[in-house]
Amino acid sequence: MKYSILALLLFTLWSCTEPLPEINKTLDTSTLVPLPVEVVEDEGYAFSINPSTKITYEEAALSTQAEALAAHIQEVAGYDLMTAEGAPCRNCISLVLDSLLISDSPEAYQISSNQEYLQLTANSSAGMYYAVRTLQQLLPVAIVEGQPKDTLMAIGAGRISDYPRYGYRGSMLDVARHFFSVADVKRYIDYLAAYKMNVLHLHLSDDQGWRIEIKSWPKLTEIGGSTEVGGGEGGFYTQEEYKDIVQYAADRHIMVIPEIDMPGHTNSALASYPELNCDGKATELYTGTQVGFSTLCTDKEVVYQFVDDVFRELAELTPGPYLHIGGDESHVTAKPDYIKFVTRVQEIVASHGKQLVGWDEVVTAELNEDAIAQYWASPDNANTAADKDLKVIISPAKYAYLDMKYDTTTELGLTWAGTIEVDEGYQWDPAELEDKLNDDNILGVEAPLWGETIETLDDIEFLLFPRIIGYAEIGWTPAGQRDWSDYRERLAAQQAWLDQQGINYYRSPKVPWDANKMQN
Ligand code: TNX
Repeated sequence: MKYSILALLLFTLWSCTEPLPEINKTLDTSTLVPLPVEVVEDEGYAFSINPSTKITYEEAALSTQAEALAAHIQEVAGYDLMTAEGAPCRNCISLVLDSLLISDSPEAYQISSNQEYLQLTANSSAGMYYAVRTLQQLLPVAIVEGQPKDTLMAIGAGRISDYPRYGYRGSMLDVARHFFSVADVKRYIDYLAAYKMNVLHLHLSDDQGWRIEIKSWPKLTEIGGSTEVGGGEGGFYTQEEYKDIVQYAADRHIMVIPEIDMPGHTNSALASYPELNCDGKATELYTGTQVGFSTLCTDKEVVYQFVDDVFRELAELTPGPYLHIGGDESHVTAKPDYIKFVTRVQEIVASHGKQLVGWDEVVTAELNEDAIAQYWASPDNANTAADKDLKVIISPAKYAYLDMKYDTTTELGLTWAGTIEVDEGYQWDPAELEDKLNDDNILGVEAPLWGETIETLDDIEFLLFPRIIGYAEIGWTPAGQRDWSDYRERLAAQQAWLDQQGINYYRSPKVPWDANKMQN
C-alpha cells in the first residue's frame, strides 16, 4: 500500500513538471460532422496526447466511457493510456459531469483544451458520449509509421460548446422486406452512433415478413417470417436477440422504436392466422413489392386481442416510451374502419404504458395529445397534426428517404419520390417544409431506409452513405450554421473514416473526395 501511495505521489510530482510538447495547431471544424454549435480558438499550444497522458473521470459512472476512449487511442496511436477515477490534472484527458450553462439539453457537452489540460464536460453520460465522439473526429483514424504523432494526436487550444437542435435524431431500417441479421443491425447502430444520432426505428413487419418473435402468436414468425421480397428465406429475431439489439443500442445512447405496421401492410400476419381475415381464410405469403393491398379485419374482436398481445409483448421488450403502429397506405381499409381501428389501437398502446407513433395518415383519427405523427408524404396530414398540437417526426420522402436513388443510374433503390443526390439530401430544413411546422411542434428528424431493393450490408451502406451523415447534421446543427459549400468539405474529410471502416459508400460527384486516396 505504502509503495503505491509513494508511486502515485511520484507520478503526480513528475506529471506536474514533466515538459509537454509545444505544438502549434488550430482547433478547427474541418473534420467535424455534425458541426458543433460553437468553436472558439485560443492562443497557446495544443494539448498533445502522448504515452504518459492519463484519462481521469470524476464519477464511477464514466469509467466505461473512459475505457472506450483509451481503447480508441490505443487503436489509433498505439498508446496504452492509464485510466483512473480522479479530478482533472495536468497532461490528463478529464471527463467531468457538471451542469453546463450552454444548454439544458441532457445531450450538451463542452470540450476545452490547452497545452496542459483537455477537459470533456457534459450534463449527462449521453453528453459525454458525444464529447468523446467529437474528440475522436478531431483525431486521425489511424497513424501511419513516419507521421508526426505529436501533431496528429494534438487538439488545438480552445473550446467547443455543443448541443443538438432536436432531441430526436433517427433512422429507420426496414427489416421486413428483406431480413437483416443481428450483426447487420448492430453495424447500423454503430453508424448512427458515429454521427450522434439517437433513435433506431425498426420496421418489424410488413406484407412480406414478420420479424419479431411473439410468444403468444408463434405462427407469425414460423409462417410469416419464412420469406421476404424475391422469395428468400427471410428470418426473424427471437425476443432474446431483440433484447440484445436494444441493449447494444442503449449502450450507444440510441433508443429503439419498434414498429408493427397495421391495419395495412399486414399480409405476413394474415397468411399466418386465418382468423385475422374477414373471410376467415389465410392469405398466401407474398414476396412482391406492391403496397396497399392487405388489411386486418377491423370488425373482429380477435384482431384487437391480437394487437393487444403483440403490443404487450413488445412493450415488455421496449424501455423507451414509444410504440409505432404504422398506419400508412391502408388503401383497402374503409376510412371509417381505419379511424375506428387506430382509435382503439391507441388505447391498447396506452394500456401498456406507451405513446403511439404512426405514419402521418394516423392524424385522420382522433388521437391522444401525446400521439406522434411521422410526416412522410402528406402536407395536409402534417398541418392537421400541427392543428391538433401533436408532435411531428420529420421524414419527407422527397428529401429524407434513404431508399431513393441518388440519380437515375443508381442500381439500388426506388424513384417514386424522386432521386436524392447528396446535396439535395442536405439542403432543406425541417422547419421550412410546411406552414404550420416549426421547431415547437417538431420532435426531430428521421431518415427511413425501406428494404425492397436491398439484400446485404453492402447494399445498406451504399444507400446510407454518405447521405445519412447529412441527416445527422440536419438533426443536430442550428439551421443558420448549415451551408452546403462548407458541409461538402467536412463530408469529404469523413473519407478517411469511411475507408477505414470498409464502408461501401456512394462516391458522389458532388463531394470533393480526395481522388488520390480513393479506393475502389
Ligand atoms: C412507402 S413510406 C411506404 C413503404 C415503402 C416505401 C418505399 C411509407 C409510410 N410507406 O411501404 O416501402 O414507400 O419507398
